[in-house]
Amino acid sequence: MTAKPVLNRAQFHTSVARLRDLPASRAEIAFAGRSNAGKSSAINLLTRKNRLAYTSKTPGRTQLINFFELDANIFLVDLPGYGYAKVPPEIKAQWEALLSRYLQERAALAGMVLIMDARHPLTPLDQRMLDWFLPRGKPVHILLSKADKLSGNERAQTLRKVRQAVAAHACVSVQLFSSLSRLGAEEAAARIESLLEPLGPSQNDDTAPAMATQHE
Ligand SMILES: Nc1nc2c(ncn2[C@@H]2O[C@H](COP(=O)(O)OP(=O)(O)OP(=O)(O)O)[C@@H](O)[C@H]2O)c(=O)[nH]1
Ligand SMILES: [Mg+2]
Repeated sequence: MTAKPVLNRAQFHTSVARLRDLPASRAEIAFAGRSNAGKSSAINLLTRKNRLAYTSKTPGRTQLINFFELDANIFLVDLPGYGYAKVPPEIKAQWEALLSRYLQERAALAGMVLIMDARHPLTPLDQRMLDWFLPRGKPVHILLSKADKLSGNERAQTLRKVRQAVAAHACVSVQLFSSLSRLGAEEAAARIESLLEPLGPSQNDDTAPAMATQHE
């Protein structure tokens, strides 16, 4: 019997540039966020694979949609970052169309991890990601990344502020995170695994929740 999907089983699966090339998927969790927010670093820390997703000091490094397989047809998805000022307008428009359609229409998308630099969270573009995805009523887990760059006091203030801002949405959770210091890594991994659990590969497992097969 297969165990529930666990993050450290992640293996690179495919990279796609167009929605029509998306792989068949039973369920996936997408990592979205501004360029340079730390999406790829978070994926590497959470999967405990240092070089699974490519990280870079140059914003806009992840330009394709990268799929990492956790179990048969269950994926983590590293989305292209948005908001990088130096990208030409036509490329920006392409990314925007791709991200909005993916977030609004991808049936297998079970939840979104939204990564925001804790020093400037909830930018207008982050808000747009939420506006596109929240109507679907699926869970969003916000990681306030690079928390190592804030003092303890600033961390607490930022967490409180962002929690207040999303308080109206029961399906949104928020935590502090740092790929550098590993702050919040266990909490994030547990949350992401729990998003995949109800539809895990363990339909035959007695311990699986009753709703096991009820997903898109
Ligand atoms: N101090 C600190 N730096 C971080 C952290 N996470 C990522 N970084 C750095 O931030 C830069 C960008 O990280 P990436 O993980 O490549 O960011 P990304 O969101 O995948 O960026 P794009 O692929 O361009 O969208 C790199 O130089 C990382 O080393 C963190 O938690 N703390
Ligand atoms: Mg990246």
